[in-house]
Amino acid sequence: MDALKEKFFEKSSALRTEMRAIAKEQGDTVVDQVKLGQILGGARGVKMMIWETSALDPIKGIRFRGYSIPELREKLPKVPGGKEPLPEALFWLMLVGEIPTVEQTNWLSKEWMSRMAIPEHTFQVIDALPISTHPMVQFSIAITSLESTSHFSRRYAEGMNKKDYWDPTYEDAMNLVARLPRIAAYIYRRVFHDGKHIAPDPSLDWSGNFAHMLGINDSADFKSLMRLYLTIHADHEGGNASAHTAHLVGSTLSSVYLSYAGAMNSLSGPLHGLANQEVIKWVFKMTDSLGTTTPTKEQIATYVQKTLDEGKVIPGYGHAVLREPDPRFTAQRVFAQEYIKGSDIIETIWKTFDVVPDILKGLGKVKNPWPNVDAHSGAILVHYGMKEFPFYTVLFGVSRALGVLAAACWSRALGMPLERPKSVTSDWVKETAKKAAS
Ligand code: NMX
Ligand code: MLT
Repeated sequence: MDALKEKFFEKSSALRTEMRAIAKEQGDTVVDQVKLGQILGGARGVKMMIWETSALDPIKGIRFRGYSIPELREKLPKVPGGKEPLPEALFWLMLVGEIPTVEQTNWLSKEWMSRMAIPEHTFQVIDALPISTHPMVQFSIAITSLESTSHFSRRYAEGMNKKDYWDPTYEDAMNLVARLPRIAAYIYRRVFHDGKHIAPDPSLDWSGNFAHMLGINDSADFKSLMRLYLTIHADHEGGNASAHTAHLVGSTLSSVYLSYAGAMNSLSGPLHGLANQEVIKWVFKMTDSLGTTTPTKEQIATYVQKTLDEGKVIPGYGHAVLREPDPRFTAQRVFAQEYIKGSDIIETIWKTFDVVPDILKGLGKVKNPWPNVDAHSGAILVHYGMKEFPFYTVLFGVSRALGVLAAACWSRALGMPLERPKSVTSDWVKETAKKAAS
């Protein structure tokens, strides 16, 4: 058994025993009340699952095992001479709750490199799709096609003991994370570069190799961006739509291939991960319609108002939980300030940030007028030469696997049951409201 797996087994076995005892002895403890508004309002704030890898505070934003993004940037191992954290190290941290050493991080880079092989049928499945198929659809289908390689599904069919579920889940999770950059790069090169694929470079780390296989920019800075990008998008506690989808699908004992494909279908919605493509689409439309790549704040404000008057949302702004600017937006802004000078599109993003919050506040109904992660990411990609915005959500999807699949290992190790909340009818709602009013 490898050292990471052994550590995970040790920690998760101990927690499983503790959680079982709590469920038995304190299972009837009341921790919350659910209001009608929450039933009608997308279950905001309803506590309903265990998610070990990260926790979201509405004001401070995401904490990965207690660490903020600036702390990750400071404390996680990096490539020699590099400034950005290695996502491998974040996966280790999320899985076992400890910051790995440089040696442990390097081991994980190599381990994923050794698990990267993709079955031929997955490439054939991708190639069978019309080239116009959205990259997220190709990504989701490719992930589903990997199910045939699932250790969990094979061992379940052979009659595995429940206590062992965590073991093949760990193997599947490690294999899937290892394979995602190659699949994503394959889709990118297929759709946008005439199918001219680039072979992996085994000397590189997970993100560096991904940047290399995308083949748009060979600079050290683009590799650094990928390391930061794949770190900051990695997890956002368990209630966000894609993580929750993975958790729900996985709770039926589907393998992580099926549950993560489900997560990617969820991430493909414009209110969730697809917002990163929508932001750049919106910015390009604005600059096209104004006939300038350097719009003034006044011009941006007028365009924002036009978008709202057309009954549309401003992509990249607002959040279901956050109530302050997203620290992932800030991290990207800091990166751009450090690495990039004189980019019209990045300046436009920053000017947009100066005008949108006040306009949204003026509507009187938007709970969070501040930018989220998606408001910034596309502009930096455009700067480095990746202008094909339909691909952006795939990058988000590669990163999100780190948190969601580490969490899937925990769900199996803790023996989390089938998820099955209660629904009510509108008659029940009306009846309850009537009783409350009388
Ligand atoms: N532009 C215009 N209106 C907005 C925006 C926005 N950016 N954000 C919220 N509203 C509206 C929202 O549509 C709702 O209107 P109505 O009552 O007419 O239906 C009202 O404000 C109240 O919504 P909230 O309670 O503030 O937000 P909610 O929690 O329901 O939704 C989002 C959160 C993220 C779905 C919402 O803010 C939004 O649509 N944002 C734009 C899309 C986006 O950037 N999504 C990415 C989120 C991050 N991610 O990667 O997943
Ligand atoms: C995310 O990163 O998943 C999004 O910010 C959405 C969320 O947390 O609800």
